[in-house]
Amino acid sequence: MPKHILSMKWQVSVVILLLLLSSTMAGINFPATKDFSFTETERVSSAEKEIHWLSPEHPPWEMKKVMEKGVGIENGRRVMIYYEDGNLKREYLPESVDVYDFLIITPDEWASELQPLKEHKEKHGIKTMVVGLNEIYSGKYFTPEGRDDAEKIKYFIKNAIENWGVKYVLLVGSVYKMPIRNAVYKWRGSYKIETFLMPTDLYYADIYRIEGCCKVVFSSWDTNGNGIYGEDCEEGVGESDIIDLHPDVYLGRIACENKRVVRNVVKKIIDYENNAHGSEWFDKLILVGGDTFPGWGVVEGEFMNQLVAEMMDGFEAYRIWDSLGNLNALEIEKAMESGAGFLYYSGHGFPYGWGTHPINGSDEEWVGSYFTPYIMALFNNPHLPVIFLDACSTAKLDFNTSDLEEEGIPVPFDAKFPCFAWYFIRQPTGGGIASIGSTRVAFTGVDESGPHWGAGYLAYQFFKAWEKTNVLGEMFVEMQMRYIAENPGDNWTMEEFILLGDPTLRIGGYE
Ligand SMILES: [Ca+2]
Ligand SMILES: [Ca+2]
Ligand SMILES: [Ca+2]
Repeated sequence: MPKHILSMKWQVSVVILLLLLSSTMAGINFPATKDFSFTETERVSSAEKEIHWLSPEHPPWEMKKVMEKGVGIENGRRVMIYYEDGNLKREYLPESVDVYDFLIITPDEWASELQPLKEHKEKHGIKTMVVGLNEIYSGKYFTPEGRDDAEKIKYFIKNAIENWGVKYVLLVGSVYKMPIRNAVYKWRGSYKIETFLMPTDLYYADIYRIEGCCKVVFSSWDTNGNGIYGEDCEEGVGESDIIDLHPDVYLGRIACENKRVVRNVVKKIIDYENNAHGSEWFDKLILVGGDTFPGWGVVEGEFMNQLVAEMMDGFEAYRIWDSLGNLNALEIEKAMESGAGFLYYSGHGFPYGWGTHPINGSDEEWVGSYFTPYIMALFNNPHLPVIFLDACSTAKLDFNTSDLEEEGIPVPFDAKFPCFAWYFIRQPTGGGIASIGSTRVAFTGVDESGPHWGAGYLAYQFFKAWEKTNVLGEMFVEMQMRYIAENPGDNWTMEEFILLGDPTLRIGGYE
């Protein structure tokens, strides 16, 4: 299909229609009531000067100048990072229990679907415990603590760390089945205080923080005690909660909507880990990018792709680039069908797909657009890549019709959709084995000297972590720890990028 025949809006409309059909087939329920409580408010233009947003719609945000400090997990050990006499210190904390390695938290009715995953993991020496949400709320194992469901889950993870020695946590369920925490950003708008909610699973991974020097305490994300979690306020607007942002467990989510999806995803993980090892397809790296910001700086997408290609020793790069003339959906489909160990996309993103700009093009011209329904045509099982989406909103777990209305696509009823990043994982015939994407609009700092902050820098650190570990959750946390060391105070990026997949996944499979 020629590049610019369809305008983006028409493409999106067609995609939405397909999405509705596919969602119905996938057995997703469309509730008649609008229980959507997110109010993304209008942007304030002053922030645009310094920050290169991956979306034209965004709230203001500023980098804060703070020193790195916190409690996190590094090489499987709990570490305390703090300054003393002007020097950065790292102190590892002792551990005493080793009952379980891996905690799977699920709605109770799906526990039996997760049994095969538990058995498979234990065959590989990972001691696994499956716990139902009601077992958490009712205090079957530990006395329940917490003011709401999300906080009860968080305290449970804390107890599982301290009593069982758990290091990996898998949350099973969409945000409607498994609660998610929304961090709250507040700033002064033209007429009122604006608030912006950001769903983040970092809330569940960040269990501890430092108080003073150097007491390790539970990190409630509500240090001002007002019952609002993860508040990040512009100066003069309110008191922010203290959050150290350093993850303390290796955590991921499979955002399953129903039992069948749980079964499919579990099967994908087991098949992948049993078959990937020694396979030729695994040594491929799919790279997709164009010029993210035309007329400005470098050709960001291709530039970032190339940096990652050079870093991933032993992988054969399959470049899908505007400069090569092959940046189109068919080529992407072809690349996916032949299988790959990793896929790295760098450009613009939406809850329903990705798309970027041609070199020397304009912000109105789109190339390489790839939408959720295309994933349904993939039959690349079990040749499944780990996918990094260096883009906005692809992991918007609360994607629903109100997002489409904001884009000028009226939908006459309320529906909730699986987001793009998740669709790769839930698709039973293929797609990906895990994905990393953003729940909201993202920004990026990339120039000719490389990536410095935001989505691009995060992606860079993710692939860099491959030299250190082949366990998915460990790569993800290594990325987070390196990111926060360089960009302390960037709550935004740290919170919005989430891992959709099994954190214990052995990338490249078991021998
Ligand atoms: Ca608070
Ligand atoms: Ca922490
Ligand atoms: Ca550019």
